[in-house]
Amino acid sequence: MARSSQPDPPAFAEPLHVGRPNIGDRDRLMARITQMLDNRWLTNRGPFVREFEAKVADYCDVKHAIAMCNGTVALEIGIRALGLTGEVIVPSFTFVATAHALQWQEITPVFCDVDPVTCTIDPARIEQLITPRTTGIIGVHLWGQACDVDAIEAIATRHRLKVLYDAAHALGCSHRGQVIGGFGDAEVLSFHATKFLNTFEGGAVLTNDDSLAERIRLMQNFGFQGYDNVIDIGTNGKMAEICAVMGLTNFESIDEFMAVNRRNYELYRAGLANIPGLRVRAYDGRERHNRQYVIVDVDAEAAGITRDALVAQLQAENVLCRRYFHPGCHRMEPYRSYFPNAGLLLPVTEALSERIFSLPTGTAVSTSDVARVVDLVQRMTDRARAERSPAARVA
Ligand code: T4K
Repeated sequence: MARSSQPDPPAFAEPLHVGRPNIGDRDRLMARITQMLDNRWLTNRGPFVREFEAKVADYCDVKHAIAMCNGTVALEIGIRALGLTGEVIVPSFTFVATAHALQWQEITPVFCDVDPVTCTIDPARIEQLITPRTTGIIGVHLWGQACDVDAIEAIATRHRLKVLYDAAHALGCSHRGQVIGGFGDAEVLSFHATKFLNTFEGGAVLTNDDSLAERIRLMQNFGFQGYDNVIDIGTNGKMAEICAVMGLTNFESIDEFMAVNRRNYELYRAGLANIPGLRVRAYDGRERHNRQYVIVDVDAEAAGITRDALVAQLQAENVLCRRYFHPGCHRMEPYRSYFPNAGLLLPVTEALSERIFSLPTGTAVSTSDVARVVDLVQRMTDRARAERSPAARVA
């Protein structure tokens, strides 16, 4: 139904952000902070970090979870501990941290296109990119959608490559009923403030491989084995106690976070379902999924409005939706300069990154917020299509 003739409601007084943190019970958070201060143990794998690591490992059904200061350092350490060098195959359709974690260590990210349905690295394209310098594959479980882990494993086995998954978005998601965390040689989580479960800043490397876990622990703590004994090069990737305190508290509310995300997602999906040219990305109902990213795909022709115009109009109304992920990493520096023609091999990435955007969700977004956003989108698209109609053009 066209609503553009009715007066527009006022813009959101407060910005409605993508990425507003989910925050668990404040009293329990404060009680833990008090305990932490009483402990006078603030970092270097204190009791809260150890408890958090055990919680993550249990939740993700994996043997080892090594908590880190953030997801990017977790990726860097995971890459180094796996001995990756030379070239690593990675999607361009991801947050730039995935590529930077390689380039930071002078490993060349070789950008691979994604599957148009799953939006994750396309196994059919991986083999074409393997050279004698290739040492590994990094798949990204984008928006919590699992990669085709079986096909990737088969390729990796054939070519003796290591496999690391960037699971920054995927806490609480499953693949064929198996919780994400134990696939490949290792997986990396992010607990950044904007993530489904946050520790302010934070990350983790997950693995079932005992010796890899030991290497990662050494690397994240300067290479120390016991007091005064440094046995290898390392860095400082440790998570602070206060971060683990936040993580443990948020874990207690994780089912509520998931339920709220599911509620918001269903409201968006139903509300936007009848708008021509807009499609809320579907998630496989048979899998567990955190629904932290509500992704809208815009077909500009059918919607009568481009993705960028719609995003700009929403932002002008204080709905701070984001173009996650635009542009592809290959269009960002330094990759744009290094590989100016990379886009020729990335047609799906190029097309997707021009079409998608993400809407605000999480526990800071109420049902009435979602209804207002839906109403705004309806008005904007109605108006755009009316302006494009032949009658409007003649007038
Ligand atoms: N791999 C993947 C696939 C990733 O998506 C990420 C991070 C990583 C690896 C690396 O993990 P970390 O090293 O970050 O642990 C944000 C996050 O900073 C980043 O963690 C995240 N992905 C990425 C998708 O989003 P920006 O540059 O978009 O952040 P910013 O400052 O624009 O904030 C995003 C939105 O969140 C805004 O609408 C504001 C809102 N926000 C943000 C913060 C920090 C809040 O409402 N409250 C807050 O406290 O990267």
